[in-house]
Amino acid sequence: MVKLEYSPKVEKAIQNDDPIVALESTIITHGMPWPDNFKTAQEVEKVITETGATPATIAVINGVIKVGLEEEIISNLSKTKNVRKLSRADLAHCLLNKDTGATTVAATMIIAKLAGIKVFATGGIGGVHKLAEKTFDISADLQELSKTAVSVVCAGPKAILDIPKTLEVLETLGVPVITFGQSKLPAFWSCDSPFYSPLSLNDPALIAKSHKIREQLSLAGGQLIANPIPKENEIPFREIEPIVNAAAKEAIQNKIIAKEVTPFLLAKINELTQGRSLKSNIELIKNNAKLASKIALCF
Ligand code: PSU
Ligand code: MN
Repeated sequence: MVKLEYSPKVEKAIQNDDPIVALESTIITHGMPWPDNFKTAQEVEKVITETGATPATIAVINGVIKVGLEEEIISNLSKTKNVRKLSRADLAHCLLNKDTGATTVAATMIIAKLAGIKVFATGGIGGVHKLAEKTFDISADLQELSKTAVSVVCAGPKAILDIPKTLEVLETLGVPVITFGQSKLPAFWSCDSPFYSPLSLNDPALIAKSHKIREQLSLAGGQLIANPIPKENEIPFREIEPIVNAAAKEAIQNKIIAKEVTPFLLAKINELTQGRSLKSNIELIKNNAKLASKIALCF
């Protein structure tokens, strides 16, 4: 059995059966620039603690799976360039080589499940990319949601993805997409989108209950919770869409492929919006951390 190394706080929470919220680390290494990445990671942990749960940021450090990261480790990850981005396919190879790597949504779910953590907060998940019919770029996050029983709170599929295709794949895989408190699907920076959410619930307790019913039904896989960004922090869909399309075009012109696509687009969109997309990104993650904690409190 591969060993998980828990931080003292997470260890204590597990012993006391206290609510825990998992957090990914790719958002730190690949999703945001320094120093916003470090500041945000700290603020997100604070939101979770203040809501009454224990944060467990997950990463692989020198070949050891860590559940709960000390501030110094988060700070190092925030500053280090070229940290490995670990999805399901990369985990074993990273451990074998005693490498350091940041976990994506998929890898974080796998480790959260091993640690017995049922709720996970992030910003955005990977999905079906625009022009996937040409590139075949579909994130392993979607498959993971169909396999691993963790409820993942995100802010809805990012406009860098093909949203209808992402919803179709999730439906095929049997993943419930549950929007919190509204019928329209939020789209990351935008609290609204032209698309309806397949499902919706308006109470964190019901989201926890739905997770439990799925367990009782022996259904594999998790739930995807789409939590709308607060209106005052959003960039409306019609405003962000042309910017995203411009960034996507540049990615193709620059022959950006595979793991590089999402980080490239995020950085480009931040540049094109003069930092406004990053500000929204930070607020939506904190908002998701709060909802995830409320859900975790209901288990
Ligand atoms: N979306 C964001 N920020 C991120 C990511 C997605 O807004 O940091 C990261 C997450 O870790 C997600 C991963 O799991 O990108 C998906 O990458 P890919 O599309 O290469 O599977
Ligand atoms: Mn991809």
